[in-house]
Amino acid sequence: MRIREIHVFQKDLRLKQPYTMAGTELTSLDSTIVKLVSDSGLSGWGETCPLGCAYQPEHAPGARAALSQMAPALIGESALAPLLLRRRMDASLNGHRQAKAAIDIALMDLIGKHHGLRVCDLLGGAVSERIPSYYAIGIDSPEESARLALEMADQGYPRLQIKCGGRSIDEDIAVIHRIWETVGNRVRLAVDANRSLSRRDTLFLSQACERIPVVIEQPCNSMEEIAAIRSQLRHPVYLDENTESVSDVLRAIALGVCDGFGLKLTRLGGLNAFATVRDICAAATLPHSCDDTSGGDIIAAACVHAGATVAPELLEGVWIGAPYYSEHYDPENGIAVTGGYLELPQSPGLGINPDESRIGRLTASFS
Ligand code: 0XW
Ligand code: MG
Repeated sequence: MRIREIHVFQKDLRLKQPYTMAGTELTSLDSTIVKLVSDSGLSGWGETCPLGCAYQPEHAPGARAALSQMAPALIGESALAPLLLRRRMDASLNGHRQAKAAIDIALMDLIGKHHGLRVCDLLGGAVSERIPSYYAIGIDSPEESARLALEMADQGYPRLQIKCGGRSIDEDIAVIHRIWETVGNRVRLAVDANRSLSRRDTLFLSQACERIPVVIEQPCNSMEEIAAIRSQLRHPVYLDENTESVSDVLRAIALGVCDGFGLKLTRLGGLNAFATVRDICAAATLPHSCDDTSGGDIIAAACVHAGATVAPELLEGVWIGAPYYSEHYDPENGIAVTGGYLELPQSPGLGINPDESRIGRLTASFS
């Protein structure tokens, strides 16, 4: 089976409500969808969707430019050899892992359909058919944040992530206390500053919330800043934005700078890069999530399949964008959170069939 065609689509995903993180408010997201067509007539789907332009170095038009750069070198290549295809992509373009990830995901969908296997089986096998998700509570007042936390705990979410940063640290501390008083041990809690806090404010937050069992996710901008205050923190620390590659994960473990990770599939380079990181984390007994920055049913399906292969005691959950949108690419098998959990799709490949009238506009085709 060989790659015969590559098609690239651009889709605007409009959010039900603004998504707020430290210093950022987003109302719509720009997703890039890849369709690989094999010479046997099968189609495989991939997707990458950065969270605006300032969250991490990845940029939506940049992903499409990178795909146009690489695609001609991929036509006619084997569609059954993800490692060789990754090397081919690396030989035609340095970096740009998010674009390579969209190809990698589409290829795994194609390989799964070819062999009649689910993507989770290609990645080593699912440990569960029902995967825990988590909900991110945006920047808001203590009252509104606690109201939403209670609503999500009542829905069944086993974990909540509280966004903080971009305002007075006292307000963030008040939000964390109010949520803890409202939902307590019913859910596990993480506080995510998305790189926005100074070392001083991270220490204030950790000291002021000393009795609250939260994980502090990506408080400062760099590993070095976090390393400098780590011994004074009262809480476990996870890295998210600093894990841009498999090498970054190795560096973080070697530095001993964190206790776990918030991982993003497309930032790392796709499903196969994620599987490598999953195994490294297991070897070091480090918990982690299995997310992407955003996107629709295709990337959500990829995250659910990958998350299903993580040892349950190390999985911090699979975050998907669906609760924040009102549309699906596949109205029948679209990925949705029910009672705080995700059901693993049953059909081969990713297990979803995107409707081409729902995935935006075609921006480029290669054959
Ligand atoms: C909560 N997430 C997984 C979704 C958004 O992309 C941000 C991200 C995070 O943890 O930073
Ligand atoms: Mg994060």
